[in-house]
Amino acid sequence: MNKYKNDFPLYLKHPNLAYLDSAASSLKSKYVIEKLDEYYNDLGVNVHRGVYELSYAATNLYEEARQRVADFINASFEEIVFTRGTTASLNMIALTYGKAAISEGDEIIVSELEHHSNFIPWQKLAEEKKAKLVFVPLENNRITVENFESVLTDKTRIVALNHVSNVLGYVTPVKEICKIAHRAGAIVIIDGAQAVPHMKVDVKDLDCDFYAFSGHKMTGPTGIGVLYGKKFLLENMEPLEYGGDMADEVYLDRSTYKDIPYCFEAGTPIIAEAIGLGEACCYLEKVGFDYISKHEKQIKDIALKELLKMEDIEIYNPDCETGIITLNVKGVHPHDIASILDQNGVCIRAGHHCAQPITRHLGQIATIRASFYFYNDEEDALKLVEALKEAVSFFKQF
Ligand code: 7TS
Repeated sequence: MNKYKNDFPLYLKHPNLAYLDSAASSLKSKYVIEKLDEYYNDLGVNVHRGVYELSYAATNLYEEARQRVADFINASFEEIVFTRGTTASLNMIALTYGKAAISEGDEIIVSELEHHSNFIPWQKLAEEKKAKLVFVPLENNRITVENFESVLTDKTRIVALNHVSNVLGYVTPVKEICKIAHRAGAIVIIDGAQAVPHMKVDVKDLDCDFYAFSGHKMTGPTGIGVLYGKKFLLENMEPLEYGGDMADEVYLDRSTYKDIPYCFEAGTPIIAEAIGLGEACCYLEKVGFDYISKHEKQIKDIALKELLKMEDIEIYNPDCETGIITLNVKGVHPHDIASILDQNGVCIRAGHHCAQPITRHLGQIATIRASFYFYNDEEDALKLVEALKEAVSFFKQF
């Protein structure tokens, strides 16, 4: 058994579970749960407000978490805005930076490989501003530097692409894309929801302008995410929400706002979850990204090798460099397969994975996705294979 399973209390209740849906949400580590408990049991008070010791202690924990997250992706403290998740982060950029930067005739580059959260905000913005949404042509379902370059023009203002695809697990060459986009005067927004949990991300090295990710996919709590933005960009952005905690001076005829990042965190912040996310960052660093990236691919490859031998299975990403296998069983709806896998204690996701454009691009309405993380082991991979074999032979009868 993988020793890291001991860090995840869910396995105590379900010791035989093959949890292969970490791309949707990872399991939550005991360290994160303990940290949430610690805040709720020992403090539970608000931050940035009370002039009393408990509130100072809560504020310290919350701001320490911000520093941990900043260190985790090599950003500065004030470049980390806590949000509700990747979706909230991407919407915030579209509605603030995007609204101010885009005018009629401008171009926004996206791809068919995006999750809806990194697609609809740009589609709406383009519609409202009469701007043009431009798609990177996919090469074997991947975004390549050459194809990106082929659609970059002097009208491109924003490039919004995923770092790792949630459907196919392909890694986008975002560092090269940032370099080329910057030469053309465009800014780059990276959806890192599927990258940060699985690989070392260094935003300074990538030189991206904005970067978004979620806590719940990286052993952290739900309801917390991050918007990283370069300091000078955040400083020139209007707040999205107004109210408590983000204001500096409020008069009857005008108000001024706090500096970054606080001007983007109106209201009582997401305190416990931010503290939990800080703990998740420390935990993943202890496990180590060398191990995480290598291990999940190794385990995935065990399953992939067996699945490739099966006649009735179509695999859409056999060349994927991360821990995702996306497939269909010929002639059977993915939900029917998922039910049989569930009966065998195998959790996978079936559907369009909130990425309908790429699912359609594959000529499908839905697919089955198995996503591996560092706590999975060979047993999980083989359970998937066995359960799929059972499902295939069951549906062959009809
Ligand atoms: N971007 C990508 C690439 C994602 O994979 C997801 C969630 C999101 C954005 C949205 O993240 P959220 O935390 O705001 O919901 N992806 C998935 C998935 O693949 N299956 O369930 C959720």
